[in-house]
Amino acid sequence: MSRLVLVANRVPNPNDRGATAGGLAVALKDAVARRDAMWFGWSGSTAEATATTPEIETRGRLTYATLDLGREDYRRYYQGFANGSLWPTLHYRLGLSQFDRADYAGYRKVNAAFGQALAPLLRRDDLVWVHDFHLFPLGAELRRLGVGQRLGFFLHVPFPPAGLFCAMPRGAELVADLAAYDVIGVQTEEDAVNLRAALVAIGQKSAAARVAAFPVGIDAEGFARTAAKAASGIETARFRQSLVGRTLVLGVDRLDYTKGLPQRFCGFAQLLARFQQHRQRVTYLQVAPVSRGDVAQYRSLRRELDEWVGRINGQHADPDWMPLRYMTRAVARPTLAGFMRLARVGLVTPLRDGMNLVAKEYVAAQDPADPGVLVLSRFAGAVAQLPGALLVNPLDPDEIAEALDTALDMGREERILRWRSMEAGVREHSAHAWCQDFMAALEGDGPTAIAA
Ligand code: ADQ
Repeated sequence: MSRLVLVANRVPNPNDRGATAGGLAVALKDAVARRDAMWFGWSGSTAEATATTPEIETRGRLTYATLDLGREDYRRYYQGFANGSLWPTLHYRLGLSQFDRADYAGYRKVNAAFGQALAPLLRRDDLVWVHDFHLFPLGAELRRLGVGQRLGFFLHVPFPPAGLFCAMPRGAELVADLAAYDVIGVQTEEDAVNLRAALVAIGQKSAAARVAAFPVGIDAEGFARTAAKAASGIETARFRQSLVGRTLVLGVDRLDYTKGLPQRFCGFAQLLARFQQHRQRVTYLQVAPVSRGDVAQYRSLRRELDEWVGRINGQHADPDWMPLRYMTRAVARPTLAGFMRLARVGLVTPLRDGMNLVAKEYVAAQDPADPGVLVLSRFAGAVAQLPGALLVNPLDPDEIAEALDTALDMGREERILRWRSMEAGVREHSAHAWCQDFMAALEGDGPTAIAA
């Protein structure tokens, strides 16, 4: 069996075990357990200059090859272009995108450095699977160095309409780089349609044929077990006690402007103002650990949310009832799973999201005999696998309030019916299936890549 080489901006820490590891590492755990594999990418540390040879660490059949990034390269490539230009543009927020030629040069420089460091490590029959928007040009860099192995690319975030993406300076150049890959995976059919149109528009019709949707999933059975176990643990018990019989609405997101948090808070405020029967009866907990705190837009979002929390609680709280609880520190996954099982409503309203695994985790965490209701943004990729959710336009706080009201009043029979259809979707489109489908496409004998 050929070796699998996984490339991502951030390589998972070899010391992380299941419970603490993040989404990508968990999803790919299966794939790396069955064959020789190598992770390649940034070490997570910065140094004076970007390393030219990677640090290698081997654990059984799995090798970790990581590079430290130079401080200036990190600032230009990661904070500047990847997070400051690409992330907002890919989430349809061109107005938030800040372009700087020096950042773009840094992005290309780091991709070239990754290519230079990776190429000598590759074996003849390796399968190379590159992840996410930090590494659009890596395939083209590898081809330039004579790498002929099969190269796959998966984009975890959305791909917007071609006209929007190519309005970002150098957008068309990045689309052209994608033509170096043999398989170009995205989360949804809509992303696939958009990316194919972008490739066709720049004359890469044959590359457009190599674009396909592979919806990312979770290990539903594993998450359900974790949730059931955590629900009878001490932390969930303490939390339940503090609710004194009130119904729980739960939100879990990274603190990011794509997640629609101000609109969501506004929707909750509308619920309290318009549907007064829920006053005193509901508690909304939002867990939103700070991410990318060194980027200006994230700092101002944090201030805006602090204001919302003060305003909502100031206006609606009673001495014995605080309607909104808000925490910006991370919570361990098993604890979160227990909280998800306790919540009558999972509130997931991103303005745009590639997939959104929290929505799937919420479904997997439920008690089949008495499940909760998922209120979900129409603009999350996960919609396709979650037909039983109450869908909302996340930009419309009134619609969020109305969906919350419906969810809070929903009887058990309807909740069970809706949940069953969603659980089936989550189980069928598992992390395992995602990985297998992508690998099958990458191993397949589709058209070979166009050398750059
Ligand atoms: P993210 O934007 O990080 O991922 P998401 O898929 O919802 O979004 O979350 C990834 C993981 O982080 C989940 O397992 C979740 O439980 C965990 N997580 C989120 N908030 C947390 C919190 N407050 N505390 C602890 N853990 C938390 C990107 C894309 C998504 C896509 C994934 C995978 O933006 O659209 O679904 O990659 O492809």
